[in-house]
Amino acid sequence: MEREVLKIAIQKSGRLSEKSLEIIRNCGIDFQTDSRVLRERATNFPLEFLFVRDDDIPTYVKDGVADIGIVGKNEFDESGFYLDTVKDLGFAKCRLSIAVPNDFDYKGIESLNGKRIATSYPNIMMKILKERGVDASAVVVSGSVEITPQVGIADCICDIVSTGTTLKMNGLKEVETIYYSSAIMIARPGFTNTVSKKNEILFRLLERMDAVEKAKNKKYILFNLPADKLDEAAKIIGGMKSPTVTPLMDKSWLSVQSVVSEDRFWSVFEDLKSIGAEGILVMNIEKMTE
Ligand code: PRT
Ligand code: ZN
Repeated sequence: MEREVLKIAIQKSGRLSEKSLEIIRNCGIDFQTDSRVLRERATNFPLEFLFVRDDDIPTYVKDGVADIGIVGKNEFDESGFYLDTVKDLGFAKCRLSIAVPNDFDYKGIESLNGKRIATSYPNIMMKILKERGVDASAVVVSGSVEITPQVGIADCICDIVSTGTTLKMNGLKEVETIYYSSAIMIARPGFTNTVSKKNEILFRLLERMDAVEKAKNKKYILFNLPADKLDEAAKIIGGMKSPTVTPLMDKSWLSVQSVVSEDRFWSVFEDLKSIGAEGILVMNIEKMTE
């Protein structure tokens, strides 16, 4: 086993946990997920997991307890720590919105002046409201934000919204979206620019993540084609360097292989058929590098 390990902080249990681990597993990294442990070492890659609460991830990375972490952009920005964003992982997408009780006479953002707004994200909220010229106060709560207007400790709320169901269920209407978030990978400032064994490990991990992502929206196609249709087929497939062409026993036919992005797949499939392609075989690609 390699001695140097890269330490990654991951949410122990919550909305980010499963997907964070799935991304790593898709990179061919094996580990046992026993949710009772707080630390775990991958079996075939120099990576150590620290399973913690998401709120603590920016602190762990800042203090060097972990080298990198996967956390919601909202938690990271709220922490205010000066850290690097290595990669936007694109999952756990959500927004931070202002919501008011249904009977609140909302006329635009100026209606928030002088109001008490309950939130778990006072730093992000106050910064944005200030930028928009709103003078409101934050009532900081760590959970159940949506019940605060009913119990009278706030006039409205600023909370994470995904589908909007929670707001509706609590008699609230979303009136302003002030911020968007998704899961990101963070690292200590400058970590990605330093030359070190750990940094090398990070780059290996990022390269693998890249290969998985590239493959995700691509299909591998293999088909037989009348030899005189090759130029036409290349035009249909387009956007790639050149298809791989193999002669068949019957000299008037070729076997052609290529990669096509999923969004263009059906039109490519139909166009290839229309020029006489046969036996079109389509396969998912697990990983892909340039
Ligand atoms: O225990 P720990 O502190 O680790 O977890 P947590 O409870 O603080 O966080 P968790 O697991 O709920 O969320 C982790 C991250 O997921 C957040 O920081 C966001 O970046 C992201 N995320 C994505 C969400 C949501 N979607 C989301 N819908 N975080 C919270 N919610 C909550 C929101 O607070 C509200 O209560 O879901 C409710 C709204 O959902 P809808 O679908 O009804 O609109
Ligand atoms: Zn949390």
